Amino acid sequence: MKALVLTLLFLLTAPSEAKIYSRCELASVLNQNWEDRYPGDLDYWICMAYYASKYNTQAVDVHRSGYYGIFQIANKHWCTDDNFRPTRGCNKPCSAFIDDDITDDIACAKRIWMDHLPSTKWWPWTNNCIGPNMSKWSRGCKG
Ligand SMILES: [Ca+2]
Repeated sequence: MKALVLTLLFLLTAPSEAKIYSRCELASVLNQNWEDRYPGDLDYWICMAYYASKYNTQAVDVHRSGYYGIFQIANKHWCTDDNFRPTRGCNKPCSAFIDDDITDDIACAKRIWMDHLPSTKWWPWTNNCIGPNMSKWSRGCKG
């Protein structure tokens, strides 16, 4: 119920329509903003964003209460909202992760990723993004 209320509140106060990235559009933005990634990371993040939000920059609470944006960044540890004010994390309001500029989302995702290596279990949907066929996520995309 809480998640529903939050979602409805968000929908009523949303300043603009959600931007839904295409797979290759996201690949391009990730490519430009994640220069120090490892080979294969691009596929991983395209996959993660798909399962997190279906590439919707304004997705809120797709999985459970307190997840924001294209990567579904969690309020509990990483951003500030009415429920959480983490002392560490990405030093951003969670609202920063539901706008159409995903460069700060990518920066925060990098931070989360580095903090949680070598654990790949941090995002609940991570298990969808492992295995031998990951290269399909960036297949056909330029750059
Ligand atoms: Ca953002």
